[in-house]
Amino acid sequence: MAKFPHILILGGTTEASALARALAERSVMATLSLAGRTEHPAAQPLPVRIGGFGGVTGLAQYLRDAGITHLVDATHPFAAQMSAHAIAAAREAAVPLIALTRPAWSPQPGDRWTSVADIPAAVAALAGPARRVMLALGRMHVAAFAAQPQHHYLLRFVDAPTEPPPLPHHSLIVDRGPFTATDDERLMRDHAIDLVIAKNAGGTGAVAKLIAARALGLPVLMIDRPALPPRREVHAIADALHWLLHPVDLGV
Ligand code: 3Y8
Ligand code: NAP
Repeated sequence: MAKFPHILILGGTTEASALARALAERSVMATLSLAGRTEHPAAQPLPVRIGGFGGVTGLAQYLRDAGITHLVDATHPFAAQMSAHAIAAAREAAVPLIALTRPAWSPQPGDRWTSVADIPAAVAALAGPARRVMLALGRMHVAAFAAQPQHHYLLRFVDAPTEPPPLPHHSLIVDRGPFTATDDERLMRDHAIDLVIAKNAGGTGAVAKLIAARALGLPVLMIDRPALPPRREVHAIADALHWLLHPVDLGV
């Protein structure tokens, strides 16, 4: 007997919020899950659960206890551990999984990108004389850049940090996206930025700094996404909805 859908969205991104709105509009039973990384997460049109599940086992148990019928991994492309756990837990609990992600950004004419594999490679690439670097990676990876203390860093966090970042020369902006190219261009001019470091997040919420860097002719150090195990994956809300609400008739 087909069970009524109860969808769990692993969120924290623009796409997750858009899917949450689409499901709420259709009165489909769904829950949005956040890690609890920010102090004041944006309001959502669905019930929200906040905090880790306690690893793969914890997530598999949650899926069973909550009667989840479909798992949507709409986390950020750099939330690699969550995505790996989602694949394992969905298999363990026999719950179908789909990933809703945004395509990676690719360089446009006029872009001056240098791609690096990960955060440590970005840190290594900063060896050399002092520069004025916009480090728009959030708060979680800032400490790694203490290995290159000679630069002046422009930091942007969602929340004010509990202790000062371990960088001797830095300016700190507390602001949440999505950002605009106009504001990011003004920010880069005001701080005389000569290099921008970004994660290849894709999507629209963080792209402003790339448009601003292009307009100012600034070089960008682009950090590639971590590799993920294979899973069903879509980029469009409509494709995720189709999969969720029109299960393939297996004819059995
Ligand atoms: C807690 C939920 C929505 C989602 C909005 C998107 C866009 C705006 C742009 C820059 C880049 C960065 C960062 C960023 C953006 C969206 C999206 C996105 C980048 C919130 C949110 C949570 C988080 C966590 C936060 C991380 C940090 C990363 C800041 C809510 C606002 C840099 C990623 O201070 C911290 O500890 C921040 C931690 C993980 C990455 C990091 O490594 O520090 N996102 N961001 C989610 C949870 O608890 O599960 O507070 O409402 C969501 C959004 N931030 O609903 O519209 O879709 O990506 N988020 C990056 O892309 O590089 C900022 O400054 O230019
Ligand atoms: P991560 O490193 O892949 O995950 C670390 C642990 O955090 C997970 O194992 C899980 O804990 C918990 N977790 C992560 N996302 C969760 C969610 N949506 N609901 C419940 N628990 C979650 O993740 P992250 O990079 O810290 O990202 C955390 C959140 O911020 C995610 O929602 C992500 O979408 C959002 N975000 C991240 C970035 C980024 O650059 N990393 C950018 C924008 C938004 P347990 O093992 O205990 O289950």
